[in-house]
Amino acid sequence: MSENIELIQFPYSHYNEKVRWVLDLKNPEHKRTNLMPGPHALTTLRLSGQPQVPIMKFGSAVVAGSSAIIDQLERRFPDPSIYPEDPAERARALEVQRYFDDEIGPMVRRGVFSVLTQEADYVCSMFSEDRSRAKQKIYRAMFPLTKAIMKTSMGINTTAGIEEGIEGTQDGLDFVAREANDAGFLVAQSLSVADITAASLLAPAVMPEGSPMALPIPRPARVETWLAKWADHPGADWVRTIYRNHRSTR
Ligand SMILES: N[C@@H](CCC(=O)N[C@@H](CS)C(=O)NCC(=O)O)C(=O)O
Repeated sequence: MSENIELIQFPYSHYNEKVRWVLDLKNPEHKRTNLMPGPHALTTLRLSGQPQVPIMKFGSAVVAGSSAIIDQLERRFPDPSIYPEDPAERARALEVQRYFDDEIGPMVRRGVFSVLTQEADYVCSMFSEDRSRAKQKIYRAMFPLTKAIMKTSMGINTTAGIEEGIEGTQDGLDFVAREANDAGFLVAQSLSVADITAASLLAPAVMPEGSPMALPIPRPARVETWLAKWADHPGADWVRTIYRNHRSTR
């Protein structure tokens, strides 16, 4: 009998979206458990000894971090493969993944959360949408504390930190606009972990149509201003195209 697989996640998180994309491609039977940012740390620390999601349970084995989870999914469910076969291309795809994971993802998050944290009602209803009314009320009442922790941990408690987030978002969009090959991929001639990583981690600046983590409509004016800033960037076009052509959901 196959082992139980469970993704512990935030629905509105680009690193979690990256893992969900791979799950939707490979389609193993699995369960998804949503946590709320803030109280999540009680669960994540207990499960994995570190605070962040995504975390995946493969039976009794616990794996934290999107790249380690994807590596396990690739080993256990090799079809379709998202690691290029050619060793040099594979190394390049993993290097692009590392660059986006370490350098671009946190900057895009700074950009979008510097805006979202100013929209307490909107963000609380998003983060607690699948909870009871009572839990939603408690979550909203606790939000000033959650927000203070988020601002410090994300590095958006200073103007310089927010500006770095905007510059990093620009760097990520410039990268994909520059590096996409004639077939539309960052590495090799078909979809790889490089494309999935870059598109998911840039999605909060683009909100591509059909994205499972699309922000609820109507979006606050500040969010629209953030998205309008990038809408005409050729990198945003690349993200929209990759989503349209390759982000199937199951
Ligand atoms: N490098 C990690 C980053 C994961 C990450 O930043 N997760 C965020 C959500 S986007 C998180 O759990 N934040 C809550 C916290 O830091 O306590 C990965 O690739 O999975």
